[in-house]
Amino acid sequence: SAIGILDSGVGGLTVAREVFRQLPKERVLYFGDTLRCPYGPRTPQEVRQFTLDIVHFLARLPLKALVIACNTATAVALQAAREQFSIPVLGVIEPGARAAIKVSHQGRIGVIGTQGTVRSSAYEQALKRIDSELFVLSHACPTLVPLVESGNGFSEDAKRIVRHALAPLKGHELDTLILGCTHYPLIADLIGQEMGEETTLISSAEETARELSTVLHHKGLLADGSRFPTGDHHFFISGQPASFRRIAETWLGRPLEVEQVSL
Ligand code: DGN
Repeated sequence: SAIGILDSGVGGLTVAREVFRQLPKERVLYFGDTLRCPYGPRTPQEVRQFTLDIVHFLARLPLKALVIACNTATAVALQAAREQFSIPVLGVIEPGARAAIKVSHQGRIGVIGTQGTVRSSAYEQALKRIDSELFVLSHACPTLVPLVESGNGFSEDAKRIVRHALAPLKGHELDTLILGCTHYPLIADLIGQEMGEETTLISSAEETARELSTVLHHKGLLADGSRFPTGDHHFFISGQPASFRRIAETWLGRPLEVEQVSL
């Protein structure tokens, strides 16, 4: 059986890449809800419903674990998804918070994410549960997901959009910045240039894949065969495949099976 990974679009690929790297023997079945992306501006009820639609689609497949590789969906639907599924369901917010606390020296942590994620305060809560003394500054960057989905992350325009989006974070002496949206690691270079060397960028992907590995290990579910053949991973998306395929193949560095499905 396989690992399910879901996101509103290409963002979950940042988690998928880490899963491929850390768990090369596992098969991945990915769902990107590109037709209904972005999730960021939607109401919690809508995001919860969309997430459960995907969960129901994936529930028919042979899965042994599911990763909600979308912060917006994790913030409002992790609990609901866990209630629907008897397999382990992981989110990306707790792992992101843990990873940030590990590297932050001064305890001055910035969080960028979608409006939905920032409004939920899920990161502040997760961070402060671990250390109540932290300084946490959260800021929504609604222009960044459309930028990543458009595949124009390398244009001159992209630099300007990123600069503008991050301006409110300047001057707060943040030593750590959580990329609290799984789309953002795809433009981490731009974000890093803008924030400067004093700020360490944190992506949830690495820590989430590590947690997945731990959970599978404890449950005796780790694949023990040989490296999984590349062609057997499968990518379901709800919109047109062309742009998703281009971004995904570049990011993952391999040709992919991409199939358009309706929920
Ligand atoms: N990738 C999703 C996240 O991590 O929040 C959000 C993408 C979106 O739909 N706005």
